[in-house]
This record gives sequence, C-alpha cells and structure tokens, in this order.
Amino acid sequence: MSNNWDNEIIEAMMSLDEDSLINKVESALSHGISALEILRKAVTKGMQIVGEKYETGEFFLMHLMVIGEAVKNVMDKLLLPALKKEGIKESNSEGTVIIGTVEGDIHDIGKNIVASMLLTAGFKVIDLGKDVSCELFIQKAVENNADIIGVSALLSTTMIGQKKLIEELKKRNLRDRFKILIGGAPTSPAWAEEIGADGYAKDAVEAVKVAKLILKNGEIFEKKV
Ligand code: B12
Repeated sequence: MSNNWDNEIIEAMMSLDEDSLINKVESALSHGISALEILRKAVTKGMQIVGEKYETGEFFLMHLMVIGEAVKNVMDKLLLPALKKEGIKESNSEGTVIIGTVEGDIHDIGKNIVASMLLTAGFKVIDLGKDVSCELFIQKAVENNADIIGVSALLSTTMIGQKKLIEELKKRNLRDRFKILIGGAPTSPAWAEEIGADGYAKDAVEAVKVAKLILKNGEIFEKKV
C-alpha cells in the first residue's frame, strides 16, 4: 500500500467506483490504518469535496446518490465493524443515547458515524435512523429512560426540526429529563444556544467528548469550530 492511501480512497470516491473504494479501504485496514483515521483523513474529506463539487455544478444529484450509497456500504461492511473492534468497551457504562436524523431529512452517514463512536466510547446507543418524527424521538427517549437525545440535521430546511423537538419536550414538561445534543453540517454552537440545546459537536470525535461533558456539567458548547 502506498503512502498516498488517503488520496487513493478519495479518488475512488470521485470516480464513483464502489469496488475500487472497497478495495482501497480494505487494503488500508489490513495495513493497520485505523478505521477512525480512514474516516477522518479520507472519507469525511472526500464527502466535503463531493459537496463542493455539487455546489459548483461539477457534480449532480446522481453523483451524490452513487457516492453516498458507496460510502454507506463501505461504512456498514468495513468501517463500522472495524470501529467497534478498535474501541470495544463495556457498553452502557456512560449512559443511554437516543439518536436520529430529523423528520424530512434522509442524510444518515454522519449520524451513523456519531452513533458508532458513542457506542465504542461506552454509551448504550439506540439509533432511530433517518427521517425521525418528534413523536418517535420522545417516545423512544421516555421508553428507554435516555440520558441524551442526539439530533442530526443536514439541510438548512430541516434543522428547524431540532428546535421543534426541544419545544415539544418543553410542552410536555420533559425538557429537563434529557440532555439534547445536536449536530450536522448546517448547525453551529450559535444555533444550539439559540434553540436551547445542551450541546453541539462538529464531528463524531467531539460528539463523544461533548456527550460526556454534558452529562457531567450540564450545558456545554464546543466553541472552537
Ligand atoms: C451524501 C449526500 C447526500 C446523500 C445522502 C446519503 C445518506 N445516506 O446520508 C443523498 C444523495 C441521499 C442526498 C440527498 C439530498 N441532499 Co445531500 N448531501 C450529501 C453530501 C454530499 C455529504 C453528506 C455526508 O454524508 N457527509 C459526510 C459526513 C461524515 O459528514 P456529516 O453528515 O456532516 O456528519 C458529521 C458532522 O456533521 C457531525 N454530525 C452529524 N450528525 C450529527 C448528530 C449529532 C448528534 C452530533 C453531535 C454530530 C453530528 O458528525 C458527523 C461525523 O463527523 C452533502 C455535502 C456535505 N459535504 O455535507 C450534501 C448536502 C447535505 N445535501 C444537500 C442537498 C440540497 C440534498 C437534497 C435536497 C438534494 C435534492 N435536490 O434532492 C437531498 C435531500 C433529501 C432529503 N430529504 O434529505 C445540501 C444541503 C444544503 C443545505 N444547506 O440545506 C448539501 C450540503 C450539498 C450542497 N453543498 O448543496 N445527499
């Protein structure tokens, strides 16, 4: 394997070649590169490039869909199992997290990474998937006596769902029962503060830190973005 493994993974993503992507990721893992490093240096960076190419008109929705699907498969088959192996800890020792992507939003790649990182950090994680209604978030949080509700939103039109969830919890006198941790590309510490969330994290590594902190200290915002 060359020293250029990260760029090779990114190139496979850009050429919409899922087989090559799987081969490159398998090869990196078999050479001892950790799943976390592959995610940070190659996959997340590659997705950023895909987003930029979409914005500039070089890529179309078809590209987002093909690459999104390929990355999801690589995550499910290779990276998430490797992450779990790398970070195995006794589950449920840190607390219970309900996580999902808000209603109307089907982006779940980043949310899945956050869920896996929390799991490997010792949280019990109940992943409700994508396009999750307020009602389901609340029902599952109550049912499982969750400590944290993690809410992902990738669209500027759906981030309002995070606010709606907090308002709904307040209406039902349940707001103080759960810590609300939000994330997703269009969100920010300012947005988290505005809607009254307890924490915001810009990526999965920060998400673990912030999840632990909000359980210890109450409200915390990751300012250095
Ligand atoms: C892949 C992709 C898709 C795939 C999604 C596949 C999937 N299973 O997720 C598909 C093709 C389905 C898709 C569809 C659409 N997409 Co899209 N998509 C993307 C793309 C290229 C990458 C997203 C991604 O996976 N990033 C990689 C992951 C690792 O990063 P992440 O999601 O940000 O997650 C990290 C952090 O945000 C954070 N995080 C995430 N969730 C959470 C949760 C918590 C609790 C915490 C603490 C942290 C956290 O940690 C994660 C890991 O580090 C982005 C561009 C971009 N660069 O963001 C556009 C993008 C998000 N999509 C966009 C658009 C417009 C759409 C569509 C509306 C297109 C259309 N015209 O139909 C549809 C929306 C459909 C819907 N109703 O949801 C826009 C959104 C613009 C905006 N600001 O609203 C973007 C930004 C592209 C662009 N530049 O215009 N998309």
